[in-house]
Parts: sequence; structure tokens; C-alpha cells
Amino acid sequence: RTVRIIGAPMDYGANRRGVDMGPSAIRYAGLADGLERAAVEPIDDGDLSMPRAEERDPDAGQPSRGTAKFLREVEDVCTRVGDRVAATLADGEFPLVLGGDHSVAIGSLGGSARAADLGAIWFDAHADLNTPETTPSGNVHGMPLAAALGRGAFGETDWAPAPRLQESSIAYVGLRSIDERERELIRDSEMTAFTMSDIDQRGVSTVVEEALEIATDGTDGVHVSLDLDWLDPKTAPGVGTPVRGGVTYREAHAALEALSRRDEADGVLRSMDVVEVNPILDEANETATLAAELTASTFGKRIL
Ligand code: DIR
Ligand code: MN
Ligand code: MN
Ligand code: MN
Repeated sequence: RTVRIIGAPMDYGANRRGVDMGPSAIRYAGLADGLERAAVEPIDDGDLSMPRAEERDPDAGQPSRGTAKFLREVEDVCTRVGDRVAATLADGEFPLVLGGDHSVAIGSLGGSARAADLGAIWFDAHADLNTPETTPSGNVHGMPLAAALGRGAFGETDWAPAPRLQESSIAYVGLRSIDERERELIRDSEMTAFTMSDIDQRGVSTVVEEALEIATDGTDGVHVSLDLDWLDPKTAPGVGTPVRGGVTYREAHAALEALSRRDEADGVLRSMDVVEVNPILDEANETATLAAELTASTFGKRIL
């Protein structure tokens, strides 16, 4: 299996500058070696080029309703990410997108859902379901799932909605920080939300197996979105929006190994993004190292 690494050093979607250095930090932490040990062949496409946020006006290109900072830049990057992901899949390779902030997932979901019915597993402390109308921050990294589902003002765009992604095929794993408006949105949606208390009660492997059932039922493959703030900040300090009470180092590996076991059996995984690593906030590249290790676990790296 060939894994094509697509770097998307984007920080338009989050407040904390530094997340644009994520792709180099994850590469430096040994991503390619880890993938080779997992017996996949990595090919690195390098990084997409993007203008620095300081050169841009965050208020240009606002949606018809509400706020979404740097929306024009997010559109430009996500369109290119989507095209790369779709082309990679068409070549029979696996697209691995390195963020950057979580808004890159609008591109990876869109590209991956172009030629297949897509399910998704969302490992995150946050629900990422705000729209320009509901967002408390104006940051697009809190909106990628809403964008891919064409909710709110995103529904009027032709670039954000992912063509073949159904709400009912999406499962969250590890939620613990949800905005007031998002709570209603989740309750009224067809998505499945496994929170940290589900993990406490039933164990992470069981929860991930159930998430896989949801994401594979009636779909052609699964997109995995790994936001490093899913982990506890003691384990993964290098993120812009840490929330205590996240999964441990062992739980994280167990979760991604559960994905890998299922993938070995029926090849269900289709695309992945690894996002929100911020080296400026990190301690000695710990979070990037974790990102590289967890990615290798997803592709089948084992202790023995
Ligand atoms: C918050 C933070 N819900 C927002 N979201 C984050 O700004 O919409 N997502 N950090 O990963
Ligand atoms: Mn996120
Ligand atoms: Mn369909
Ligand atoms: Mn998050």
C-alpha cells in the first residue's frame, strides 16, 4: 500500500499562530520511518503553498450570513487539498493530509467523498459542527463537519459540501467540549456521538468498533480525522485549544490499532487527516511525535 503525504500548513482557521508548522514537525518526528515500519510505502508530496495569514484580510469574502474568518483563503486551500486527495485515490493510493488546523478537513472530506460514499470517524475533543451563524469564535477550525455537510451558509457554496457524505455515517469519538448551539445541532442530527464518558464506561476499543460499524454501514470506505486535542493535554500539550480529560497515550494507541485491525480484515480505511499539532505550544516536539506514532499504528505498526 502506498500512502501519499500531503502537507497543508494552514492556520487560517485557528487563532493560535504556529499550527502551520505542524506538517514539518510531524515529518521531523519520524512519520516516514513509522509508516515504513508499518509496511506501507510513504511518498511525500511536500506542502501545498499558501500565503501567510498576515498578508490577508480575515474579513474579506465573508459568507452571506454570520462570520467565518479567512473564508476566501480556506476555500482556496481546501479546493486544492480536495483535488489532491481525489487524484491520489484515483491513482489507487491512500491520501494522508497533514495539517494545519482542522479546516483542512473540509478539503479532505470533499476529495474523499467525490468518487465514493464516505463514512467518517472524528477523533476530537470538539464537535466542529459550528456554522458561520452559530460560531462563538469565527474560527473555521470549529466548523469543518458543518461545512462538509453543507449546513448553514456553507450550503450556499459549491466548494464546501462533500458530495457523498451522509450524516448517518459519521461517528464522533471522545467529545468533551461542545458549544451550546452545537449541543442542539448534534441532538437533532443523525450523527452518532461517543463522548469521553462513553469511553470511560465501555472502553475505547469497544467504542471504536461501534464507530466503525456506523461509518462502514452502507459506505464504500472511511475517512479518519485525528485532531490531536482529542488526547489529554498532559499527553499532547502542543495544541491551540486544549481541553482536559482527554484520552491517554495507551487509549489513543488502542483506538487506532482497533481501526487498523478492522482495516487489515476488510480494507475499510480510505483517507485520513492529522491536524492541529502546534509546535510553538509543544514541549520538545512531543505532540508531533505522538501524531507520527498514532499514524503508524493506524497503518498497522505493532509492538511485535
Ligand atoms: C470552538 C473550538 N468550538 C469553536 N473548536 C475547536 O471555535 O468553534 N475545534 N477547537 O477543534
Ligand atoms: Mn477539530
Ligand atoms: Mn450515498
Ligand atoms: Mn478539537
